[in-house]
Amino acid sequence: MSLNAESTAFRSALEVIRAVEPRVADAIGAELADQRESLKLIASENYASPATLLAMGNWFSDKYAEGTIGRRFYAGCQNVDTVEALAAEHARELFGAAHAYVQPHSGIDANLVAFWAILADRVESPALKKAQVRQVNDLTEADWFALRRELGNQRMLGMSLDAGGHLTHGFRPNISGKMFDQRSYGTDPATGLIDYDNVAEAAREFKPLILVAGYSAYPRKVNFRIMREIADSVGATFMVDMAHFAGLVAGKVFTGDFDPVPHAHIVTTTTHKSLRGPRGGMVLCGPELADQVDRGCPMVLGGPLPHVMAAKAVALAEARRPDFADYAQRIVDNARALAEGLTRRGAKLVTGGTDNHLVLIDVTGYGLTGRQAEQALLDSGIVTNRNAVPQDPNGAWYTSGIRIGTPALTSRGLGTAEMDATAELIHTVLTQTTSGESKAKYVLDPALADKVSKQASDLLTTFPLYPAVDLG
Ligand code: DSN
Repeated sequence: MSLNAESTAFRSALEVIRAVEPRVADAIGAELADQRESLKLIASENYASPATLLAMGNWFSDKYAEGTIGRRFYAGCQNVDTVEALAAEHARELFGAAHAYVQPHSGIDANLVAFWAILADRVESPALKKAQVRQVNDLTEADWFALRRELGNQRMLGMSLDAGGHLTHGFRPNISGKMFDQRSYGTDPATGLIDYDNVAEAAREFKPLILVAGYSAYPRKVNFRIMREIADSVGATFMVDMAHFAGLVAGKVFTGDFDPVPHAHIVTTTTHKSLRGPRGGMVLCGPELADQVDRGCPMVLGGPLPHVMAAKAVALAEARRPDFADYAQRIVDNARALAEGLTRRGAKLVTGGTDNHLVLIDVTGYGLTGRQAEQALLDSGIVTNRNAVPQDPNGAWYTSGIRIGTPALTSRGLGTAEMDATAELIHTVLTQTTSGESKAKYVLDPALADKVSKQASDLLTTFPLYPAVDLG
């Protein structure tokens, strides 16, 4: 029997790798087996297509291409130019953006490129004129000192971590927390929702240089039109980090006030979450910031990864197909079904539900910490991650929440009926787990964990992962 193209490609690749270091080939095979077996509910993970995966494994990895298309610091970049231009074109078309920069290696990198572009743009306009220099690169240390003072210590207003914001939005464990004087806006304690009046008040008081919207654990839509009005009212640059929900924007589930691209000055994203591309980042902006953004490498980033840009071009081309909109809608339908299934069984959800791809369970109602719940679910074949909830009594390490998301299971084809079955499995584990002698310890009958693992695995048998890939 002849093998299909995907099986042939992956088998051949593993054979070539095995000849050099068999343990790596084994680990790659084991990773596929593990992913096939587990009920993956990590809200930030997904499964890229075989075409996207294969686009990364080639000699583009061997090429240096610092600079941008047509303006490289190395010779011989014509083919890199081709894939970078294709990825950027697909990104512009998909999101309706004037400019796309597809080099960032990750979301953190994309955010750093954006921060730099915003700062440099501010510096180069009135302040640079004052310093009588042409370019930000020409500034002396003394100029920088003066400019930092002038910019009011580079203030950033972003969503607080426990309300679902991201580390790179000015928090201490990330360099953005050192670069910026940060203040946070939280959510309404009664509803768990963003209180736009409260954001506006914080902006008026703090006068940030950058107002950031975007989250990694907020289960609701954000009104970007209102956020832009707030930014404009205080002269701030409005930046949106859409890493988590880029697939919902691409699939036109988030439109109008909820599509960040027409409202933000600059938008950053990763490409591997709901967008279902390769692991990497991207920046979208208007013409005003385009030149500064394009200086990302070497100003902020190490050499671009042309093999990943090739994969971004493939994945973005896939996201432009009509069936991606259907996929994006199913992600949200599944999240809603999961939320409803959990609520019906008595779970307490942050904000009471979801209108995006993720659900945040407050596990204090089960007498557990997030850490205990995460591990008990993992023992039962359900992969999630612990996450802080607003005003979390257990802090950011142990937490009181479990974040679950539907992009990956939706890619496998699971639908709303399977989400209800998943809710039942999660509910069973959380009600049967008891707290142990520390915030990390818990008690769960191993027989029950095995039973749930088997049920989770049975749920997946009708929805094989990478069905066309047979490693033999
Ligand atoms: N690590 C990603 C997440 O899980 O949300 C964000 O950086």
